[in-house]
Order: sequence, then C-alpha cells, then structure tokens
Amino acid sequence: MQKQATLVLIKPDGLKKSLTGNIMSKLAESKLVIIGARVARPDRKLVEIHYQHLKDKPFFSGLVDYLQGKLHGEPYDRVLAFVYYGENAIEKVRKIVGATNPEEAEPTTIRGSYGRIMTSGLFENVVHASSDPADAEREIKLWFKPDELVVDLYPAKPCAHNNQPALDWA
Ligand code: IDP
Ligand code: MG
Repeated sequence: MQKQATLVLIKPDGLKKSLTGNIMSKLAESKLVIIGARVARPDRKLVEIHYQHLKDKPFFSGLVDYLQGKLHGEPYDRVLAFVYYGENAIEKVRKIVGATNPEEAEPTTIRGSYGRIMTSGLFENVVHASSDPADAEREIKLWFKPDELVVDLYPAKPCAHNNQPALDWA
C-alpha cells in the first residue's frame, strides 16, 4: 500500500490534562513517522473550515470554541498539530485514537482513556485525527505550509511571504 499522511491535533483538553507525552507514546505504537509538527492558535475562520462538515449541528459553535481553547483558557488556548506518515496511516491512527464518543471508545484507546462528555453534551475527546484520504489532504493543507513538512506530499507553488520567497499549496 502507498504511504499516507494524516493530521493529528492534540486539542486544548489534552494540553490542559498534560497528556501530550501519553498521546505521543500511544501513537508511536503505530510505527508511523512525524513529518510535520507545530503549535498553533487557530483563528475562528480556520476552525470553522476545519469542521465545515458539522456546520449545521447544534454543537458547532461550542465545538469551534473548544478547538480554539476558549473552554480551557490561557495557556491552553492552542493546539499541537502533527502530520503522521506511513503505510495505512489514516486507519492506524484512527484505531489508536478511538471512537468519536469517548463513552463508546474502547477503553485502551486515547479517547477511551482520557475523553469525557462535557455537561453541555460536547464530546471532549483529547485529539483530532483525519478520517479519510480526502479529509487528510484538506486538513494538512489547512494547518501546514509546504515547507513545514519534510516530505513533499502535494504539489506546491512559489509565493512571497514578508517579501521573502516561500511556498504555498498549488
Ligand atoms: P471525529 O473527530 O471522530 O472525526 P467528527 O464527526 O468529525 O468526529 O466530529 C468532530 C468533533 O466534534 C468530535 O471529535 C467531537 O469533539 C465533536 N462531536 C462530534 N459529534 C458530536 C456529538 O454528537 N455530540 C457532541 N460532540 C460531537
Ligand atoms: Mg472528523
């Protein structure tokens, strides 16, 4: 099978609960490699695009607040973003991450171990992981620039950033 890339986000609750190490140890069981990593404070627009498939859900606004860290406060108003890469990366990571609803996730998965349902009903489930190849490409391009990845995943084009030559997605 061809190598795949997938986006992982450690959400603000994962940071607030000091779970970064635990999450990365668990993901290391996949034997995938990390080809991009950054800390990000996404603006509302970016998060709305990230979760565009849920825009009609009653929990959408709360979900956007959640990923922006508005429910967890400073200094947890940020996420850690990673691109994991290797064979069957999307499915391998989703398996380790577990089901969307933390109460339904297998207890040994990341979400089953550390997630909870907030009193508002929102699933506070510690991590995001891309769910299919089309979503993975869309999400990676949203969170990373071409030169922030050590593998050339998708076509890129030259552009200027602060008057310096840079790369953008083609
Ligand atoms: P995923 O994160 O497992 O791919 P999505 O359906 O893409 O699941 O939902 C994105 C996020 O929205 C979830 O991770 C969770 O935080 C939240 N969410 C999804 N469905 C529900 C729901 O039915 N109730 C509350 N929160 C939800
Ligand atoms: Mg999803």
